[in-house]
Amino acid sequence: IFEYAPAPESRDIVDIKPSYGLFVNGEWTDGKGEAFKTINPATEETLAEVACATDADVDAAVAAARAAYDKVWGPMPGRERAKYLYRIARIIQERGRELAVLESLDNGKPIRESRDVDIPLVAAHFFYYAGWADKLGYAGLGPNPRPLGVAGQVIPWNFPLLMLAWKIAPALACGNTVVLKPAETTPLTALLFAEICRQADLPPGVVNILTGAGETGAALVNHPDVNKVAFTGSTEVGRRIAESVAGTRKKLTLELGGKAANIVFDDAAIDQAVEGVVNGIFFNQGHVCCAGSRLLLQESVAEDFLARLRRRMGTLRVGDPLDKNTDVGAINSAEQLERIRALSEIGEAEGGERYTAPCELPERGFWFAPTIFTGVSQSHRIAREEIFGPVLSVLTFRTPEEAVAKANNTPYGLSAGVWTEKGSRILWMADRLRAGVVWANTFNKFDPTSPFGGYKESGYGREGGRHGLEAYLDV
Ligand code: TXE
Repeated sequence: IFEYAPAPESRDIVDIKPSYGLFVNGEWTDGKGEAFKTINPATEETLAEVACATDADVDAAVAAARAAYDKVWGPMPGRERAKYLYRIARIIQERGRELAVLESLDNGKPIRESRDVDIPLVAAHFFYYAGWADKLGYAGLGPNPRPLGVAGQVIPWNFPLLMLAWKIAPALACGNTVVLKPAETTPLTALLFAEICRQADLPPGVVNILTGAGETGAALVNHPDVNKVAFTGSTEVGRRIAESVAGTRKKLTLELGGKAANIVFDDAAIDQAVEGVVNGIFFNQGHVCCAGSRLLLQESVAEDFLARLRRRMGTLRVGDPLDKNTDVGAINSAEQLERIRALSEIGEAEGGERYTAPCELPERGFWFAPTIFTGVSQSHRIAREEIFGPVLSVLTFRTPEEAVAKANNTPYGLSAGVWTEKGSRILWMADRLRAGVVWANTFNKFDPTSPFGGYKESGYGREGGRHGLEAYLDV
């Protein structure tokens, strides 16, 4: 019925420099390590060269953060800190389009998502935590809450600027200073954020941004003058960080992988549930720690549901992230694409039946068509391991008890979804699902007022909401 009309967002609204340094003590400095490239995953073109921070750079950044903490930010009254956070939030809104385009270029996510989900949530986090900065004594956390000092924060590539906001906004609101390392494949919005800190006149040293790979991250979390470590990323690296921090007095929060169950009962509003399942696994190419990567269908509706799901998958537009019609963008890196391919092949080899959405993929860049596997059992690797891509494993169940048992049969526990018209069943399920968030008749809903975090191997500590303050305060 529709003639397809591409509607690309203009790339020209972002000013990408050929090379970037490190942001330390409010200044740009050259990294002492070997610079690396960040590329556009949709085209494989180089976007910019980025500095790599060495141990010496980490020392300098932590020293700057310490000095800013001691002299300026720690002693500053909360209401003054709030002004800076509000200012940052407003600049993010003003420069929202620019941030969204830059995020989509560097990450590969559809512009509709970066523009309508990521960037508005980034601003919302700064507004929300600005509101707490002068009310910490009233947060019900205990008497005389005090900041911890210097926070070392390491973030992943799936929501680059949003993960930065989850980390930096509460840290600053509580009076801590920050050294943050963005992921090596998506450093550009964090570097633009550094500019925004300057624009907001944030005192030098309060926020420091170090680019680099895992070695830089390790040097940061292991630095003896860091008081608090916050990490979002793979379970494997999270475990390593937990081990190295265990012998110190640093406070630690970890937000790691997931393998969430999206559970559909036969009394659910089926078309709404289909949308929720599509959103659960194909949003952000499935690069979502809380993605609904296991679909648990009640047997009586399985066939009808799968027919509708396949039909809906046929309408997903995969392609140019800057096109406003795009639903599914590029996979973030060649390495991640390889991981998704490998696990999908294992899924087939283990007997899963594969269905791939009919779509044409661009020739250059990293792409993976939306895929579902039926005939999956709990022992299959694609039912147990995080794929972190647009790949859904479908299992079935008969009773609510069986649904709970299957949903909880995972080492992870970040999120779950329940689709049913029965309110009592929602509550019954939510009580039994071992997951940090249970969505009912919706999925992937985020809000700065809600604590987010996992059970079991999905990590510990909560980010967001009043609980997110606890990670950055002593009482
Ligand atoms: O993660 P890493 P990768 C999962 C997902 C994905 C897999 C691998 O399943 O397929 O992890 O992704 C920094 N000390 N998630 O390899 O390596 C690194 O530079 C300190 C789920 O990208 O954990 C980056 O900034 N830091 C996840 C960050 O850690 C280290 C999001 C994450 O990279 C380090 C991402 C070290 N030793 C991947 N090694 C989620 N929970 O959402 C690396 N880093």
